Amino acid sequence: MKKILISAFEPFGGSMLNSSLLVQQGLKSIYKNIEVSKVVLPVLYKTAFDKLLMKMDEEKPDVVLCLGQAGGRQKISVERIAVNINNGTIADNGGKLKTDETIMDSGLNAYFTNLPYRDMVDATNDKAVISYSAGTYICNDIFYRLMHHIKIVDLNIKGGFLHLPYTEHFDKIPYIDLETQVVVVEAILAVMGE
Ligand code: PCA
Repeated sequence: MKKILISAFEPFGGSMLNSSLLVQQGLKSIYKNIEVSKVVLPVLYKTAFDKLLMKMDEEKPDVVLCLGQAGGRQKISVERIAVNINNGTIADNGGKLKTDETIMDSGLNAYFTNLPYRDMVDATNDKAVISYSAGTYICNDIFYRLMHHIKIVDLNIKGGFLHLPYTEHFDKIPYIDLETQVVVVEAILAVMGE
């Protein structure tokens, strides 16, 4: 049995919803070979990671898969790389705006996911792609801190990040309906249970 901790983010930027939260709620707690635990994170620099870390200490997962919303993307993005940059176009939910800052002065410029990103994409029937940028806002921040922590503490944990499109239609912005997104994330999880 693999233990997978799945995080999602609260709404941000004045929005009432966040697709990551909706998709996380749609996931079951048990799948074949997989036990799922969940944590909801605030859209706050660093505080989000501190909450994730507390949950990791509690659950001792084999895999940590973070979910976030990337409005405007057409497909689910399996993020491959996190960069040591904080540069938001909007403030976090605590009003903190960061421009051209590093996440960790002593950290590497970037970290890669250690999840089988290509197999994950291949399991999604063309509904997901490999992405080479998780942005430079809170999602990238938590993904970077997660991979940094795994490396520094030498944890035997796999970590990664999925960016999810909107679940509903806004103007001409692309979306994938919630039910489909849940099915795609379940297919991605199944790869980890193999
Ligand atoms: N998306 C934002 C932060 C929270 C979320 O769901 C991002 O892409 O950084």
